[in-house]
Amino acid sequence: MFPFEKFIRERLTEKRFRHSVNVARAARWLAFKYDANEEKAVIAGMLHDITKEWKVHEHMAFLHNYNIGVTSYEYSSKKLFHSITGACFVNIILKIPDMDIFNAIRFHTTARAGMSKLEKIVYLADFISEDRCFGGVDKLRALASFNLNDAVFAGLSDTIQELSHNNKIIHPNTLNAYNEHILVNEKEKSLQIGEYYISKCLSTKSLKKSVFI
Ligand code: DGI
Ligand code: FE
Ligand code: FE
Repeated sequence: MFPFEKFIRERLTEKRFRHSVNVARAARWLAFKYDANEEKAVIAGMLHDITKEWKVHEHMAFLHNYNIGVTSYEYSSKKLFHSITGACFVNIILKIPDMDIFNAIRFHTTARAGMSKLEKIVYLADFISEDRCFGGVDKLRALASFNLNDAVFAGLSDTIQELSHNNKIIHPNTLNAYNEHILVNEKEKSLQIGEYYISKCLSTKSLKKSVFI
């Protein structure tokens, strides 16, 4: 039995309840694999969609009540509300003051640049949970089992392609997370290339040394 199971079952449809349990299970597995806090992963997984079934006016009322600001990007896609209200609901109403859990829920839909390990885990767990059956999900699950960053990137890339295909706004956080991965990878690659040339120069020098001295 996972924490908050009864609480979630009473508040969400059967389908969303099952999804939440599956995300918690996937998050626990990823946390174990990548040495993150399993307890936090389970709690964030269980609660990540807690406000997903609220009507738009319920999100608006909550945001208004607690004086929480949202950007025009969120206004243009109401699907993005639930990650904001969800994180705040968990923090304010359920009185879970943990910032790791807050951020993991807050950014589970768009991701962002500079994500913590727990944020990546919940973002990815939402993608690969047992109830997901989109084309390529098995490939993504396989990738998730050996490279967390690459799997998150694959998820971002898929989302960006799908959103742009449907002429939907892409949240800047999503684009920033995507760009960050490429920049970090390029930096690593150029460092590797640098190291290769340095070691090549060194071996050439020592070769020259051995030949001419
Ligand atoms: O709540 P879930 O259905 O489990 O999954 P989720 O929180 O990742 O939400 C998925 C939906 O959010 C999907 O319809 C695509 C949408 N979405 C994700 N990133 C963006 C986005 N929509 C817009 N407009 N912009 C984004 O950057
Ligand atoms: Fe969600
Ligand atoms: Fe979800």
